[in-house]
Amino acid sequence: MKTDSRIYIAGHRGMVGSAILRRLQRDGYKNLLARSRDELDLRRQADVEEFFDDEQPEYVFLAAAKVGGIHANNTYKADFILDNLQIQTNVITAAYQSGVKKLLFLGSSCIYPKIAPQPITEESLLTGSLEPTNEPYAIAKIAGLKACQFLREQYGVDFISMMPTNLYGPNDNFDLKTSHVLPALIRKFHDAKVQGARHVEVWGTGSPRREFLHVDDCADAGIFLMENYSGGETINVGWGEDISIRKLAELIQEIIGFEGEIIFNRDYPDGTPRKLLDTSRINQLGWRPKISLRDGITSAYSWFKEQRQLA
Ligand code: GFB
Repeated sequence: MKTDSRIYIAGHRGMVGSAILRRLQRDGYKNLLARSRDELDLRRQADVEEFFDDEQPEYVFLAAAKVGGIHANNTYKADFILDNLQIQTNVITAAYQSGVKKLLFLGSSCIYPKIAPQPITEESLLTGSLEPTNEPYAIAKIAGLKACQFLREQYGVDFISMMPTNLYGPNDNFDLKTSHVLPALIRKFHDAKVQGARHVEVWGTGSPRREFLHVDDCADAGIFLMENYSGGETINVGWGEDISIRKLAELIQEIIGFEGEIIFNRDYPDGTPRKLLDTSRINQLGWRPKISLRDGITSAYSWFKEQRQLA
């Protein structure tokens, strides 16, 4: 990518897309293309084709998706599969038809089987059943990465994909019903501290393990792959270590300074027991993450408090 290349960031209002946009702006890229959902609904094929015809992007970061935590995935199953299939199929097809030079598709670590050997290598894909709470989202993401791979095989286009682990950071969703665990716990502990509550409720048993990566590291990896990788195989992107939900809750409790109790509500599902990515492939290409979980949570909490003050 050159600083005057026409680069489209699909999903630039979301957590990942906004991190990619921030980073490209910081690095001096001048021809960045972005459209809000009101301006361009990516589920509408004709509108997406018209946008690509008019704007002729050369590079595409496909970070637009319907996303959410375990409860949202498990509740809005039809929306998660259909919206994601529509968004990605429209963008990938229009990118191919309009001659985009390179496209990066972003997926998620939930594409791998529920019970996969840990850490999970890229070879685990389609070797077992998916975790039921996020099967619709995972199936859409698998279709997206396969579409990129098969377009590459059949037509020789440079479309690649990456599968990040659980992400967090600025512009995360803090709505307790639809968010992921890390922003949910920041909000719960903050509110409990402010309100002087005696306990905070954490869903499930606390025993599942998750790996967390700051979204600025994810954006860094995406730009790195755009510049350094051209292959059909998807690439895992993660921090390299995981943590139990109980330990995560204790860490957030400590950073926020809440002195009450943690209570586990077993009426909520645990989801997949463990989801640690094997990141040897991207490490061998020369990329490593930089933002530790403690530093990342501390800065995400500052961002959350700033937004609260602005609201
Ligand atoms: O982050 P999360 O919603 O998604 O939940 P997944 C991770 C774990 O944290 C689960 C527990 O075991 C939850 O039960 N948890 C505890 C909580 N307290 C809370 C809470 O207050 N809110 C939430 N949300 N969880 C998602 C997939 O799975 O991961 C998506 O649904 C996507 O498809 C994403 O792949 C990265 O890690 O279980």
